[in-house]
Amino acid sequence: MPYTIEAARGIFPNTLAADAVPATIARFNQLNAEDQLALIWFAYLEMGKSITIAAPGAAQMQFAEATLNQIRQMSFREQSQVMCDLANREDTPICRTYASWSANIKLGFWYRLGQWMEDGTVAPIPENYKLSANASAILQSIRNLEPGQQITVLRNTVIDMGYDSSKVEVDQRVSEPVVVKEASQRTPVNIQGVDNRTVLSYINNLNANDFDALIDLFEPDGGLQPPFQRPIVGKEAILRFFKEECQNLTLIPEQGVSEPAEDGFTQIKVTGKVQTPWFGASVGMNIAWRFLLNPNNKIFFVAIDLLASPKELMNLARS
Ligand code: 45D
Repeated sequence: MPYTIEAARGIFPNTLAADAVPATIARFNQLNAEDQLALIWFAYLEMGKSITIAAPGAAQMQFAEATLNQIRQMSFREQSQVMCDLANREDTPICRTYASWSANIKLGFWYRLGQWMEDGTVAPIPENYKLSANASAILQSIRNLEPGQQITVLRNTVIDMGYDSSKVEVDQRVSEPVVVKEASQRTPVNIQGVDNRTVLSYINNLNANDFDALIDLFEPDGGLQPPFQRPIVGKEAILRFFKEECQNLTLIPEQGVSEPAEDGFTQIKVTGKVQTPWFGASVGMNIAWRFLLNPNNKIFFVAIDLLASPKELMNLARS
């Protein structure tokens, strides 16, 4: 076995990821709960002026409905407490329910709370709330990020709230049902410089939510590394991740490079855009896929990187 997952993570080492994102989140995590909530509120209001967020689908909202209604019935004081508990990652019934939800359900929950905060149904952030100096500085850093990085910061702060999701049993997790696209709804991609069938099938199956076909492209102990995360290893875990977190993405690969690697493996780097259903075509994230394929053309490893800048889209150098 020539490659380990750890070694594979190092292919195309000069790929520049948007390290400003985890750096900003680390600073955000130092703030107290009130400051965190107010900061997200202000960031969200400002972003709303340039990019519009799509209302979550009904199928997505139904899972959060009972909790949302419970919060609606509460006094402003209790509502504020729930939001602080979520930010503080407390162990409460609502924080545990929240932890059982997929990323999209968590985002939909906050989307609805944000609407209710705006119309006065749920305790608002006081208009004259004064952010701490640190929080103001972090808000300024967020303003300076490109939109794809801004929405990643926002998403990750939401995902990390509530009770620790990694402590929720697999069979307790809640996510929207997968809807696979039919052949007539699929548009195959072209990638300048790459004609590898596995890579093309990866993109096409992910775009079609066809996760059963997608997982067949991986070798049994293969790995997938999402942006700023540790690799997810093994087909079962990767398939679960696809079903829970990867529906309705639009991958728009543009160009790539394919090269032989050690022991009959092939390394392929592809760059392009990814759109999330939440923002559609109004936010194109600059993404690199770094594939390592085994001699049977199965995926041993793929890393997905959020790139530091659009300039990185042209960076296809091997080292
Ligand atoms: O606290 O090839 C209020 C993989 C204030 C799969 C609020 C991938 C209080 C393999 C405003 C109410 C997935 C890895 C909060 C590719 C408060 C693969 C609300 C990549 C929280 C390509 C805030 C996919 C709200 C990628 C409502 C890169 C915030 C996907 C809402 C990236 C924020 C998707 C939203 C991203 C953010 C989505 C909706 C970054 C959505 C971001």
